Formats: sequence, structure tokens, C-alpha cells
Amino acid sequence: MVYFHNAPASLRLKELAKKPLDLTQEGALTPERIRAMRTDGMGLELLYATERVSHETLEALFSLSLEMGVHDKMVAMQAGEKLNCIHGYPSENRAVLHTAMRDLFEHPQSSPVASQATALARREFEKLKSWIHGVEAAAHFTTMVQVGIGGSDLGPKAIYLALRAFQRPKRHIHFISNVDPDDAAQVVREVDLSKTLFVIVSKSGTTLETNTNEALIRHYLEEEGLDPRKHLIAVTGEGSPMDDPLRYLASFYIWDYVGGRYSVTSMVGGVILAFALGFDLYAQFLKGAHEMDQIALKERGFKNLPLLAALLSIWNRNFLDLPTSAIIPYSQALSRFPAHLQQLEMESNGKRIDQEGNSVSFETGAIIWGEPGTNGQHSFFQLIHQGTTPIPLEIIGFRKSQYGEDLLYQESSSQQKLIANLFAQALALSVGQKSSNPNQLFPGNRPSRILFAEKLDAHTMGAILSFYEHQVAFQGFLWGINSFDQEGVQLGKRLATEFTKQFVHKNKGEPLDIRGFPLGVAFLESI
Ligand code: G6Q
Repeated sequence: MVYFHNAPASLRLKELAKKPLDLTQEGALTPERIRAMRTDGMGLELLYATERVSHETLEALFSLSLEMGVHDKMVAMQAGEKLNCIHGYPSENRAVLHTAMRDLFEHPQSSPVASQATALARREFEKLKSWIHGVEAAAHFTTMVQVGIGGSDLGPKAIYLALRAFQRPKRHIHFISNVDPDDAAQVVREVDLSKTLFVIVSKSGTTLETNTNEALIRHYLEEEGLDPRKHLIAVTGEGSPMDDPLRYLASFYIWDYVGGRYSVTSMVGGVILAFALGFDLYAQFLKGAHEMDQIALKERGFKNLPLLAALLSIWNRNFLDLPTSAIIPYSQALSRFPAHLQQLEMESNGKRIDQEGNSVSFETGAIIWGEPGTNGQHSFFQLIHQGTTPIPLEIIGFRKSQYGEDLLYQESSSQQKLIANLFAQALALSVGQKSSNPNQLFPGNRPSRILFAEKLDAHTMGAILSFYEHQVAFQGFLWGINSFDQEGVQLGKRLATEFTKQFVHKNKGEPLDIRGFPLGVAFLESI
């Protein structure tokens, strides 16, 4: 069997990595290279001249993708094969079908399993459409608060903020995620409860934070003399403890083959996005994601944008040994998108066993983080330019601003200044600067790539979201790991339950369970 570490192309890449392209070398980064090393699809352009790759490296990377059969895995994924599993061990053992949530626009030509998922997604999509039209016609509710955590919060919030520029007039949107009671208390202070809908989003219906916040919200509503049933909407898995339509104004469904961090395009993001942006923009967002799904599925070689990006990331992570990667959007609207991608990548690919249950002998998921530019330039970019750990950048930028409100100041517009900064960073990081003053020397040779588009609108946002989802999936396929489970979060959850039980004892005036939970009780002595 071919594993990542023994694939012939991996061995070739290891050889190439002994002397990788040095971007500071005379003739390495040329205008011709910048013009040639770009590829596009759906109006998204990926510029990768400032990555430390030669043509030979790229060829070997694509050979690796063939040897690891990643195209077949993408086909299998989108057809609904049970890829979320660890062979020979108890595991979730599920299909991975977030792509079916947006396969709503043509005649789906997929497998029976995927078609069935698409049919259910379309049912919820149509249900949402008429429900949203009803809410709009009644013109009573002005505010929506999403209550959910992790995948039920990060993606929807990031996408809402990304598209807020196109929000319908007189809409107010908030999010409550943390079990910290101040999170809910602060939001509740800002809204008129009588005009507010709360979307309680939990696929499992059992998440501690969300169940607790739902109880808090019900309490707040009742205190105001309002009936929670007229203000709460459920988004949950069919058959979950939250699947109890009589307790909610409306209920929408998702399924176990849509992972939390891959669920923005399902009803998890759908209800709030359709309320905030209107149904048509929500549909355009889904369409953008669907079209990128098709690129991931059907394109070969450089035209497969997410695969190319995944291969560049693998080169940086496994062959140049770079442990972390920063997402820097030159767009204030994408301020929470790095946080969403942090979960998407780190929860998906932060794994130390392969799909057969063997410990891997190579590095997997990088540490992902980021902030918008130009703000980041005035804080952590010092380390990125002159620190001891090179950090590859994934830069995102747009030709036009969203509002189109701009001004010439010192004879250039703000958007032009933003773009100037974006390219300046990529160039500075790659070529560096020589100096006889060591403090002003920039070593350069630090990789970056740029994803560039015309404007951040709903369709483009869908494409960018899907681009990253597939970049993550392709990396997982290359490593042979399961990118779709998250066992690593369970131990902490279980122990938190044990600690919480001690508080229950305390609240009842009972002694703490010193014998059953000695380490925990020792911690609690300090509070
Ligand atoms: C994401 C994870 C996780 C999940 C939350 C919320 O992939 O599974 O972040 O989304 O724990 O789960 P529920 O939607 O079930 O409340």
C-alpha cells in the first residue's frame, strides 16, 4: 500500500527539499515567473510565484497527488462513500456530504446516496425559503440571534460578517456561543426581545454550552412575559433531543454526514444568513460553493485550485518543515474568516493516526491563525519578516471594495492602498532586504501565496469557503488521515462534566467526591 511517507513522489520531494528554490537568489523571482505562476477559476486567481517551488517541485507534488489517489477520494467523498472512519476501530463511520447541501442548482448527476442527501437539503432549502418570506411579510421581527458553538457558530458568523455589507435594511444580527453567562447577558441587553428570533443551532442537540444558553434565553424571554415558543427556532439533527417542534416556532434539520465545521452551507448557516441577507443572496452564496465543489471534483492539475493550494501547503509543512501558516485577508469583512479556517483546518487535520489507526511518521495539520491586513502589519508582522520561524502566508485580496465608497487621498484610493500593501508584503517576504545593519536586514525567502478576486460578494464568498474546505480535505487525503472526525475534543468535555458534577454537589450542600475524583477536587480547592 502507498502511504504518504513511502510514496515515490514523497521521496523525490525530500530530495528536492534539500535545496529548495531560494527566492532571494538573483533571477529566482522574475516578472515572467510572477506572470506565469497563477491559475484561475470562477474569477478567483491563485498567485503562487512567491512560494518556494520550482517547476520540478510542482511536478513532483502533482505526482504525489496521483500516487495518493486524491481525485478518487474527492469523487468518493462527493458521492457519499463512508470516508469518515478509522478502519478496524469503532469510529463515526459516516459519509461526508456537505457538498450535497449546495448541489441544488443543476440536475445532480451523483450517486443515489448523494442524491438522497441533496433531496433532503432541497426540502429544507424550500422550507426555509417560504418561512423567510413569511417572516419578511409579517415584518415584525427585526433581530436574529444565533445560539450555537464551534461549527454551529464560527462559520455562520464569519460568513455573516463577510457579507454584512449587503445586509437587508433594518436587520440586527448577534451571536451567542460561550457558556460564559456574560456572552448572553451582553447580547440580551442590546436587543428588543419582543422583536427578536433566537436560532438555537446544535446538530447533536446535546452540546452543553448551547443547551445552557437556550435555557438562559427561555428564562430571559419568560421574565419579559414573552412565550419562548414564539421566538425560538431549532436547527438540529433529525431525532436529536432538540427535535421537538412543539417547543419551537420552526424547526430545520441537518444530518450526521454534514460535519459541524463543514456546515455553513446547511441550515446551520442558512437561517441566519437568509434572514440577514435575504434568500436570494443566500442562494448565490450556495451556488458559489457548489461551483467550486465542481472544480475540486472535475478539474485536473493546476486548474484544480484547492488541490494546488493543498499541495503548496504540504510542501511547506512536510518538506520545508514549517509548522504554522497564517491567513491574512486584506478585507475587513473577512475579520472572523481566519478563526473559521483555524477550526476547519486544525480540527480536521490535527491528527496523529492514519485511517488504518497507525501512528503517522510525518507532520500533519499546521497551526493556523490570522488577522486582516493591513492591521496585522502593525502588530505581528515583525516576527513574520525578521523572526526565527518562517511563517507561510495565505493572503486573500479583492480588486474592489464592497461598499464602493472610497476617496482619493494623496492621489490614490484606500482600496489601492490596501492592494499596494498586500503585494508589498508578498514581495518583501520573498526578496527581503540586504543591509550592513543587521537590525535592518530582512532575510527574505519566506513563502506566501495570494488568492485574489474581483469583489467579496455572496457568490465569491461561497467559492472561497468551498476552496478552503477542499484544500483541507485534499491535504487529509494526501496524508491518509481522517479529516472528518474530532475525537480530540472528547476528553476535555468528559472531564468538564466531572468537574461540573462537583459544583452540583456543592450547590446541594453535599461533600465533594474526594475519592472518585481526587485530582479534580484538588483543583477545585483553589476556588
Ligand atoms: C465541528 C465540531 C464542533 C461542533 C460543536 C457544536 O466540526 O464537531 O465544533 O460543531 O461542538 O456541536 P453541535 O452542533 O452538535 O452543538
